Amino acid sequence: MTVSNLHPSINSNLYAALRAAFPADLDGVAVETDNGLFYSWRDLERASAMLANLLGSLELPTGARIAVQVDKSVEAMLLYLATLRAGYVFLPLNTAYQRAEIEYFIDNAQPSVVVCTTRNFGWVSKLSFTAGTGHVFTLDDDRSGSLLQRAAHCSDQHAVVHSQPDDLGVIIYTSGTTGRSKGAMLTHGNMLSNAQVLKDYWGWRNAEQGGDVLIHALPIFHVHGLFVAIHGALLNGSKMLWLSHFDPKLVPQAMRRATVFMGVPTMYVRLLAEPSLNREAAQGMRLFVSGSAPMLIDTFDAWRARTGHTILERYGMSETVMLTSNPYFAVHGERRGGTVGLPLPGVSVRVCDDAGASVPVGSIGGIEVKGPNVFKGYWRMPEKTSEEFTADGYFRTGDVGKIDAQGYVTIVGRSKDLIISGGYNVYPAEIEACINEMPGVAESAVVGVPQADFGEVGVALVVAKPGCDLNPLVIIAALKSTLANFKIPKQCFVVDDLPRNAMGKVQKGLLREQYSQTFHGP
Ligand code: MLC
Ligand code: AMP
Repeated sequence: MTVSNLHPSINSNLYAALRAAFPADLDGVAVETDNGLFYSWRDLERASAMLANLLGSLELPTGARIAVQVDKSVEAMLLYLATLRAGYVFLPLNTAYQRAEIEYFIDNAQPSVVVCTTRNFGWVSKLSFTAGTGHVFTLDDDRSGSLLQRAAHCSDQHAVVHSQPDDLGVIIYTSGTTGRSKGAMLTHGNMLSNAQVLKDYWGWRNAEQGGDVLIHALPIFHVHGLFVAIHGALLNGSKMLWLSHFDPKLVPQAMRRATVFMGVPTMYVRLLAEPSLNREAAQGMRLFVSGSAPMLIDTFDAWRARTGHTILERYGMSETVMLTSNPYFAVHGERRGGTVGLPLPGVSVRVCDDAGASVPVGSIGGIEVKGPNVFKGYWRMPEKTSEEFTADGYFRTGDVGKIDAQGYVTIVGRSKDLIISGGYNVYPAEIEACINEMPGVAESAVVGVPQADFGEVGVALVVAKPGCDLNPLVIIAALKSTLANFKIPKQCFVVDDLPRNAMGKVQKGLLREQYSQTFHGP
């Protein structure tokens, strides 16, 4: 859980390591956006310094949380870098989260600073000040808002705060199978060690080796877009082609000037439906990475047939950053579709049975992980944290899988009741709790079923109280007013009852089977 093998006099602040990797020519382009803006490496250094000085001027307590719910922009990334270099804790929030969800995060994390969009300022500031937050700023995706106005008056010189590997850098909230979301606490050491391992394992090329250019098309409030993509590019001094949203038409155009792309399987599915994706567009590309959700072997094969490239699938979590990856270099092995590859160097992965004993090669069990990548624990939830760790320090991922004789890991399911939809996690328990509170509802079950675009989507089965009439459309509309849009079940059925086992537990496996053809009808 901790990393403390470095000498304390070495600055383990993640920003210091990223900054050290900037190219010598600070006037070169670091980020080019889809609306025609260019940011040099000097711009990144100076703007993050100004924002760090602004944060520093607020006299925040040690370990202060900076909660951020804003649209994707380079300035939002700069705020992240500023928070790291100032030694505070970044807390990114999905832009889809609605008022009730944000209220919970702010109450739970007690951030000293909240940054939101101008359109949400009214309600966000009200609930933040009520929760004791001292400062609420706005930041919009057109470089406007009070945050940048205030930072404009700050110096562009800033000495990066000295951090230890075990110092907290980011909190990422992940939902739970029961109860409310938990804040996964990630340290500078977690993030830096993982970024360094991936730099070597994926063969990032610095300028002398011809350079890499990353197409950044992911959201920046989760591990994939914020850590794997941004840390990867910055730690290698590589330029990013920055897309404000994933657009399957823009990506093949960007490929002509890029070498690396990272996406969730839904993005690959949508790209395959785009006629301009072809061998010629992908000719100069070096690496396609997929993760955050299972990739169907059909997608993996179709990608190879269409572009000539073999997707590299890797496996990660908010709590552990990246744990396993298919190899990039042939000397480490081949890239195998349907597997998530080998444990990353320095990361120990094992598969155990319910009693906690390692299972034989090829047998199925719970995936557990230990290493410098594994988080410090859940924010202010010591009991939850210790429940999720074994006595010998392994984190129980909640994923079910197997490891073959060559060490390749395959995920076959999950012990946690979780739907992964387009790379976002949706916890049925949260949706069911909302539905169960609606008038006329006796009970409900939400299950994940296959769907071509998002891989898996939720279907809600709802039982009415005696004498009550329920309308599925009204249920969906009511959910939309309280929950983030990606959590909304794509179908709702009113049913007479839910199948239960002898213990009285709803048989979700049976429901998944019954409704498996909902989006794949003949
Ligand atoms: C959008 N919708 C979704 C959805 N995304 N529904 C289910 N699952 C999703 N992922 C909703 C929209 O709100 C809309 O509803 C309808 O579906 C159609 O939306 P869209 O316009 O087609 O979606 P789009 O905005 O294009 O987004 C699709 C997407 C996005 C794939 C680009 O979901 C995305 O960026 N996913 C990446 C998630 C990610 O970064 N995950 C990493 C987690 S880190 P309506 O009702 O409004 O019409 C992690 C660790 C690791 O897991 O290993 O990396
Ligand atoms: P999150 O909590 O959003 O970080 O999601 C982490 C979960 O995403 C993991 O526990 C896995 O269930 C899933 N996941 C990540 N990468 C993959 C992958 N390549 N294949 C299958 N599932 C994945």
